Amino acid sequence: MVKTERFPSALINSVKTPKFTDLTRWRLKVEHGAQTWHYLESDEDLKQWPQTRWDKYFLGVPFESPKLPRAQTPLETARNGFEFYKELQTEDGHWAGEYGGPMFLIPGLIITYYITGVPVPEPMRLEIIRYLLNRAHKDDGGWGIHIEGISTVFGTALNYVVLRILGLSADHPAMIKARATLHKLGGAVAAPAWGKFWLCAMSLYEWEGLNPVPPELWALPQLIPLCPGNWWVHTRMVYLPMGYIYAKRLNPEPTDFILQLRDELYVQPYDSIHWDSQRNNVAEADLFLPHTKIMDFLNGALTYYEMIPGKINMLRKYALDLTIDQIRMEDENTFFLDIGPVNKALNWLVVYYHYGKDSREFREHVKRNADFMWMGPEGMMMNGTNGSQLWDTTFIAQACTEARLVEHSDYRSNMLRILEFLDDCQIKRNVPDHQKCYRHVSKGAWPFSTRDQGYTVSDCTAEGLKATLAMQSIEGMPQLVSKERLRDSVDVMLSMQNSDGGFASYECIRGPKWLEWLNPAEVFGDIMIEYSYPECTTAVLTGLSAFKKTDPDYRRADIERVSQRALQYIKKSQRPDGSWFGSWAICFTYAAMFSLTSLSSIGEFYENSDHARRGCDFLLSKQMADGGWGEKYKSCETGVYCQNEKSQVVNTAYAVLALLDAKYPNEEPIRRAVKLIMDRQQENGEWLQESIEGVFNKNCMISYPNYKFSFTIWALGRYAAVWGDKRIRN
Ligand code: LAN
Repeated sequence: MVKTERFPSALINSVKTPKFTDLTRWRLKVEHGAQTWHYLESDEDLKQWPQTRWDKYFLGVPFESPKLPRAQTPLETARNGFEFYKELQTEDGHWAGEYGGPMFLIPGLIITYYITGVPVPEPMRLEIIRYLLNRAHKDDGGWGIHIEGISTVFGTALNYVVLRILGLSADHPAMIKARATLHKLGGAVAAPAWGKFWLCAMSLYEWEGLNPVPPELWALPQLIPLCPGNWWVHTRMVYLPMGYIYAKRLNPEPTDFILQLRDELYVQPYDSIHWDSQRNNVAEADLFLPHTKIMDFLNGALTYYEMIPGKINMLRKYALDLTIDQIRMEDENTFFLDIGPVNKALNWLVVYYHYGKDSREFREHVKRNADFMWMGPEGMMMNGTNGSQLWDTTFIAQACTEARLVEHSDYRSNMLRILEFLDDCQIKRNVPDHQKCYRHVSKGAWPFSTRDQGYTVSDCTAEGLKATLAMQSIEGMPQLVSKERLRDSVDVMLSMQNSDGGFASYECIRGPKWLEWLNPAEVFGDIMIEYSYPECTTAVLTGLSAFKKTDPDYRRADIERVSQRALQYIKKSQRPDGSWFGSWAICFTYAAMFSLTSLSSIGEFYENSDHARRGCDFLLSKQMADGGWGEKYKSCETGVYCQNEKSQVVNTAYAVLALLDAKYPNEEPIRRAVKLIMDRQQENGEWLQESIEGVFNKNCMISYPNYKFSFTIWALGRYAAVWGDKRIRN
């Protein structure tokens, strides 16, 4: 099994100060959007040197980057921004980027490497160690649920286990510090459910201490709300493989290493722990959403059910057969990427137990692990999905359009490559038996990352469509995406409206709101079902309206009806203070940008609409003294606008876009914000990374490092279009 010898001290030292010579040996490989990092080891490999500028940028390696003429107007700034950013476009036309943030992803992967006995490739092992040590909190040595969050048991216990698996010894200074924090938080008994699960899977916790994960739910007909087919797709896809491992109580024989870890993770002797009393023990630092009484009652009842021997076997066996079948479909339909990193690791583990290490399924899983890994200056992390390729590319495409960069012949090849990527990335089929695996139709949709991952997302489809239309309308561009395929994307969007008029993320809302009472995750909010979101709704609305202009007759009446209802939803979801709550990036500024765009699309502006006016007034009340906006991630957790210490170019750009769309009549606050964006630009055209941008499930933040380029350029372009490209600074 995995070696646990002391981590060589020379390497520990290099952990703190990344050596550029080592980092430069990594190359990003892209193909159909798949981003995999490759360590250049052999002589053959090393011929790939010198690296591209994008490798160096992502690795944090200094590179020549010319000082550009000082920009005085917004469009000059946008142009300088793109001068820099275009160098980061990959060969296949997309923009790559780290999609890190969550700190609970690497553990699933590395624990599965450990259990299956597959050696972690050496460069990956070292780089993950480096990442985790660099990301340990300076004060207490622990890790949170995401990179900016306080230390929790979830983050600290699991990443502690990872570092031990990867070879750090228990008396390594970083381990001593992390352990002290873990013990202060109550030890691993107080991990939230998903943490408990991974510890069980690794024989570091007992199954009796975990609330049941019954696979039997998969045997329910979809008419019953409790059937997982009605849940939010990420949640059902996580509980699917968990149910298999749980029902079979699969975990390795405790080795000496595991016995040692049992000593390290707990404050009390492992054998003295009363496991049943730990089921609902979650550390205060971790707990975001306590169980409801009903959930506790059900867990209690299910715990009894688990104790009945024999009689349940038939039903359980049937449920496990269904589970395996669903996992098979998920794996095959996504080319073993799976919908996200959590079920990716879990499905791989199930495949190991079910088909064995020699199976095709197992080998395919191992191959596609690489798609989730990202190399950055701090080491190697696991992305929140297999990337955000399509999503990021659609925004810069639209930003370049509004900033009139598409008109420059210098950028023609960049635009063509964007279009080629959009063409490649559109999903060309429905997955086989899509109803059987509860999948929404996908023919014509665009996914969030790549075609292989292949999940329909409402707003990704809309942004993909808008970006394609924008690129294809550039004079002389080939019409790579045919009229039929554009219509297919419209069909998908029209099939996704909820009864409240809004649009959710991957599917329509299928289950009742009360399913949220049964949210077992403790660390995430609103994960049981889909919800309508102002962001997704606006994207679809604007996607449909862009489409109408190019193909006015296609499903005209449907488009009108759907759009009207979408607008009603946008209005209804506005809060009394004029704000909208954002669910997928931070937070009120992000949602305002979308919602005000929706209103402007039907001619509702500051001067003629109460909704638009209140939306603008809310935003203006949050403008900071320096003219920018800066929203802290706490907004997402608390539901109340929280000011960041410092203004952020990304939030500022959202606000500028929103106010301009709403035709806010006073230029001054907008000009000040635009000036701030201009002043923050570096001499080489780039903007520097500021605080984390994205969020999911209310409590976990995630990075969108490309937003500092796309939304800034976009805001500058729109400002120039509305107020003229005037000189704003000397
Ligand atoms: C994403 C990323 C993209 C995001 C938008 C397109 C921005 C949004 O408008 C719709 C929802 C979607 C597709 C989305 C859903 C949840 C995801 C997949 C993520 C935030 C990225 C990571 C997250 C996923 C659930 C992380 C794995 C963790 C679990 C709790 C399973």
